Amino acid sequence: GGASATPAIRLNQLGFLPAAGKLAVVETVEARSFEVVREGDAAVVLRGDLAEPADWAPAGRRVAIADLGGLSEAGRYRLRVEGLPLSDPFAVGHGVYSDLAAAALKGFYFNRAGTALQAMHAGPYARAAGHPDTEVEVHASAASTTRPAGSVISAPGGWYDAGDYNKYVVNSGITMSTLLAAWEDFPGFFRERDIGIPESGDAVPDLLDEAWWNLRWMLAMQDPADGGVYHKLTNLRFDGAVMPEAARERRYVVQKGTAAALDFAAVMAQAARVYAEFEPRFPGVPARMRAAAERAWAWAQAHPDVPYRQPDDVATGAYGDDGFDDEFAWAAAELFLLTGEAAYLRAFERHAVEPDVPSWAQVGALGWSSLARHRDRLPDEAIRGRVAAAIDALAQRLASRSREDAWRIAMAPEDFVWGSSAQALNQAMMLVQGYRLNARRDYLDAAQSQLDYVLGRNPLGVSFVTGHGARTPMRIHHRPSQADGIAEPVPGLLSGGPNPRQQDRDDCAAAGGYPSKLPALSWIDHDCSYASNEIAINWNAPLVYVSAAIQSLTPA
Ligand code: 9MR
Repeated sequence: GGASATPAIRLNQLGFLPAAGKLAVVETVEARSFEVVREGDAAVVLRGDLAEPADWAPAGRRVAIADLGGLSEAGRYRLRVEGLPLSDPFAVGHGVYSDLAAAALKGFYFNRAGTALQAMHAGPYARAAGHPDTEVEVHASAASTTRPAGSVISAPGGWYDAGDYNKYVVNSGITMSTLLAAWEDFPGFFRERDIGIPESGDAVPDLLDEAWWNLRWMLAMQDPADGGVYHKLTNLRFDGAVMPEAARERRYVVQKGTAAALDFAAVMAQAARVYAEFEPRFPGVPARMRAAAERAWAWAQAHPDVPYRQPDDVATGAYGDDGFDDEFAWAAAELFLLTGEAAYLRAFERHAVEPDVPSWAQVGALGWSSLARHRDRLPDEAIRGRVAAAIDALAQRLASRSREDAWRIAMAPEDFVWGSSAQALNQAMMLVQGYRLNARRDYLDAAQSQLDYVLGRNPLGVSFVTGHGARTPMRIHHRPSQADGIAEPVPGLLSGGPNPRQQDRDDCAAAGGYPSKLPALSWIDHDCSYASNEIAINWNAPLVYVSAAIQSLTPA
């Protein structure tokens, strides 16, 4: 680990599966060709021409692509280009992303709230419990007749959202959907995988045990009196950079809202389906989830336009969103798949617009993807065709953008948002959805290329996953990593990545500020940088999905 001088040859630092597409990016204007040399005996095993150098707006530099696709024998190699230092070594092998997918899932365990992490699971990152959340105050914004302001509820467990210690329903929405989709799409990958959590070895896959940790918390965020769902469970202001047990501020549930209710309804409907297979270990839980989903949906029907408005005395993450058609469409799709009731499919058709790359605020694609996954449950060929065509149109758009891009990725300058690493992975996830429908190899290759970007084939030369790669983030904005006295950050966590809006620039002035304003270079490996170097559950989830997808789908 550790980010040192940026190499001139950029590669996926975890390497490649033998039959995968394999690209490297070379910062050069003179060289025309490349060689791949084997570690050990230094034999040249592949020669090729570099592609014509091209400009790339997000980083303002010319680069050339080296296509190493012909390299399919397992081994360790380096890339040689005249006039440049040899590349870092890279691997070609079976299973190169298995540990990554497991570690990305384990990242959720490391962010569990309200429990101690034991050394047998957490190793050096063992820590005491914090934030029990068994006595949480109802904030004035959430007051009701049965739960007036100042009354106390219990909503323990769940995951800390990110580098901060608060718990947000809306952001749990896309996160749970993505993790449960990883289970639904790649059960073979996750069924026997032991990631070393307290529940490992029981009759349930670790992915679903870990997901239940947050689902159980989410269930407690629903008001039993009316089915409405609180937007978040939070301090009034962010905790300092201390370990969880040292953060003792009062906790509140804050304002019910339409987005929280619908995200909750969608997640519980999907979870009710998924956990039905494991009913013996979760007695009564699927039925409880279904009832919770239906009540939240009913609440949203009665309150179709309640955006979250941050109260004056609350300063933590807002996750505010004013448009709810995508949330309605997503929840309707999941409720249709759970219940088979035609009214939900009509609601989907009323609210849905063509899918786009999902984010916490734009969740429409999650509903489209679920319908595509279970299209056998759709009533006729017309709607089956429409769902498949909508997903394919998005995958096609992303694949063609990637094909024409100097770095062979689908990231346009405007994709370098807060959490750009996850934007890249969510693009990959939609390419995978397309690939699952029609097995177009260019979709899989484009998804691989997105993963390559995240794992080091980028202008910063950094693998954005802590502990996974030769050059990785060391100073993520993550309170436990900052406060635990261990130099290496908690492993398996995805840094948000370059974000040219630099909303934290004042907080990072003392650390020397950002090195560049260019979209793909606007990143600092410093814990001052919550806008470029934080971690978050909704970012780690597509890392789980995409690493498991590439590992599972690439032909052997
Ligand atoms: O990921 C969120 C990003 O889209 C928003 O622009 C940003 C500012 O509102 O907030 C991000 O989410 C943060 C949340 O508000 C609080 N916990 C940490 C999240 C990741 O930085």
